[in-house]
Amino acid sequence: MIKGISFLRPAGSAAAYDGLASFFDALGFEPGKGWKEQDSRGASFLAPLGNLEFVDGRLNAPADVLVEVTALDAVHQAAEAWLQGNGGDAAAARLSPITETHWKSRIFTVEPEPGFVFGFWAWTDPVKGKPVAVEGDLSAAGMKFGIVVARWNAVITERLLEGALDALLRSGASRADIEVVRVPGAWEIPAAARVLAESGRVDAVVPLGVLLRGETAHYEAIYNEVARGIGQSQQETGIPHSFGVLTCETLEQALDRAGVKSGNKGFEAAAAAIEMVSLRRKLTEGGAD
Ligand code: DLZ
Repeated sequence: MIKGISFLRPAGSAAAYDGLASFFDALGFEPGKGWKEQDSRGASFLAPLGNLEFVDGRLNAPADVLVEVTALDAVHQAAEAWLQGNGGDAAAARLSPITETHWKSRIFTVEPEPGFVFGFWAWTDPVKGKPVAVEGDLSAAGMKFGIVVARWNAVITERLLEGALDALLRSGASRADIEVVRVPGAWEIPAAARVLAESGRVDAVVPLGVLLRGETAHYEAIYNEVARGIGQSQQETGIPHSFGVLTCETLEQALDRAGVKSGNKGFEAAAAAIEMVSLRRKLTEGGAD
């Protein structure tokens, strides 16, 4: 299962490391976990989307790291302000003006530390680049979550829980803001989800469970009721609930969906919850940014 992609760049010196970290911070990047050991340290920066692209033929990219943004002029100003504050006019000379590209976008390059060139760009064609809809982001910083996990089929549900925690923590949630509640089986999930949703302590609920058709009498009836209960809790409380209850024919199929072959549905359910909290905030607090 592919989970993410990381580019590692040796900064070359402590001063360059601090400078690069300060620059990316100033531009509004979400800080990742990073690390600090005796002989090395890492500053990581997250973006909601990332991809690795191989190009055949004409490339014409001014840097090998391109950061897509939505407000290019504001980012350009922020980069200029940072350079002025970290080296004055000499540093500001390492910022290019914004130019048009041959791919319907505008771009500038900046070298916050000598030798480290980054390209920042935005689509000019609004339909191509800018979202035409309001969408949630995938940053979980400052959000509170309740995870309701069934103990039945724990070999699977513990993996779903691992996936959900991974998604929340990687996306910037803090451990103290995640409440994990265990219930006996999937049947009990809606009741616990409802209490959490009504408690005022969480911004979203992530229910995790597994129903195995082969081993569950009245499977359809139970499944329908679990789905209905989670949906009802969401609709009546207004708190987003994602759906991480697997319905599988066999244990093997469930294992595949809990991180073995077909992704981890716990991770996906947590990511959906983050997005819905963000979307809800945008919709209720004045629309898209
Ligand atoms: C009873 C039962 C059965 C047969 N199968 C499952 C299952 O596949 N997945 C699951 O999460 N729970 C199952 N349960 C337990 C019920 O959800 C519930 O916990 C018990 O009936 C006690 O109310």
